[in-house]
Amino acid sequence: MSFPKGFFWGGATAANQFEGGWDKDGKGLTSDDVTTNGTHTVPRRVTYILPDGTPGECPLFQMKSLPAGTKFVPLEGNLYPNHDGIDFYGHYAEDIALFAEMGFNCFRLSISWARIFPTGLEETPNEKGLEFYDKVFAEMKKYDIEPFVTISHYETPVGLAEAWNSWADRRTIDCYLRYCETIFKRYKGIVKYWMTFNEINCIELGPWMAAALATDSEQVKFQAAHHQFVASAKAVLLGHEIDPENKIGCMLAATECYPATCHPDDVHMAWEKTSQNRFFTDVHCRGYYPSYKLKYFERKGIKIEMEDGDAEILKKGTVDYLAFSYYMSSINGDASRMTKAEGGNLDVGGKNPYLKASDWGWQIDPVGLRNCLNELYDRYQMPLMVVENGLGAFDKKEEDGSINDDYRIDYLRDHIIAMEKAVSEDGVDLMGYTPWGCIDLVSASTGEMAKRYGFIYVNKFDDGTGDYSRERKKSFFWYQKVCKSNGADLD
Ligand code: BGP
Repeated sequence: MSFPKGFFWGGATAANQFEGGWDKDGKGLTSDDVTTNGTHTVPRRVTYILPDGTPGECPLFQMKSLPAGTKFVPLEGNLYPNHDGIDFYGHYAEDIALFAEMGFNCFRLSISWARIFPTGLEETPNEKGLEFYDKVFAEMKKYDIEPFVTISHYETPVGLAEAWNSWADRRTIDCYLRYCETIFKRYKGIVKYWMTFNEINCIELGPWMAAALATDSEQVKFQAAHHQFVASAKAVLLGHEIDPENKIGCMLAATECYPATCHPDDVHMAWEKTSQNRFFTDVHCRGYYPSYKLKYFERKGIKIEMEDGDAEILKKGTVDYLAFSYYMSSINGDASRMTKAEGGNLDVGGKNPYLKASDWGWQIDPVGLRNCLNELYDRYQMPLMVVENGLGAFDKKEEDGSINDDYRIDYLRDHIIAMEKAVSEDGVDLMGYTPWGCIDLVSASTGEMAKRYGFIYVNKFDDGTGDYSRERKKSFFWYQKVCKSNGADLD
């Protein structure tokens, strides 16, 4: 096994899913703070109060348009698991020490926008919020752990949603850039690697989760995505101006879609699914809207309002690298030639008879990762980074307290082997690997704690109980060998 010298090995998290401290030190409410718990069969709900005072709720992945004047708030009688997360806010020193013990040379985390600008609308930042990340980065520096920072990961301040339906309105671009400028300046020389938006394509499938956007209209979603593209391109330009050393990437929830059969129509349908996904990176990485999407907008009567200069900004502000999450592959084709898969994340495709699935129905496909790396590298010719990958599973504590998560080790090993092949046999330029939820945290799609990804077990449970203590799983010691051997020792 050979990975390049200096390859990044670490893990990935997001503020909303692990920090907790939801109302500490001046932090404002975010989209996730008003999202309840759920299970893989019972959807999470977004809660709010309508202008006439009536409380309401909406399933997270069926968000609808709501009247102006709606207030997004937690409502009595519900559980909001992200409020306390796993209390990284109170445990950051202990957690970073555990990451260092595993041999991480990098760690992906996000900054909570609402810790810095509580409603998103303020002119000046919340100093207390900035101080928290000063401490986190200083702790990482102690162990030479390079930060990879997602600027916006699934938690837009609800102040922006209440003001003008967040990203549906162009004014959010300026709010975002004020936030970017603040953190680029504050953490200059400390953070070099940034990502502008987590899973940018999820605005289409989960608009509330991805962008605090209350809508079910494609028109609104794609207009909001345009604002995010412009914001991202401007952030790239600004970040380079503030520190030419900055490397600013985008982040895609990559799906690898196979045709259900070799029937040409199925091949075409698989291509359509892939294009739906790659549209977002086409704009980020190439700097313009691809023809197939412009035609799609034409057919659907979608009109993207662009201001003068937008096209030039998109062109100039292309990203420095492409980061992506990869968990599973899917298939697409005519319904008569495939069976629908059960479960899945946001986008459920067909069932692939050659693959096994996780308990949540995510179809496990390490070769798909190699295919995906090749396809993305071939398409964009820029450095890639796998910033999320992993197996959400029910972990069991044995009587002696040990957690023997061999299934997780198997999953990760197979994916690392696939990455290595993409690098050494296919020549893909891959910067690093940060498996998702390196420490157990709240699931984004279901809000569960029971869906665990970590090398580190956290004693926090779905009913809100638990003392937040941390324990090393079997995979902790396995991944320690992987990191320390630069991927050579996978036994
Ligand atoms: C990605 C998100 C993460 C993370 C992960 C696992 O889509 O970027 O935030 O949660 O998926 O998903 P889940 O938590 O739903 O299992």
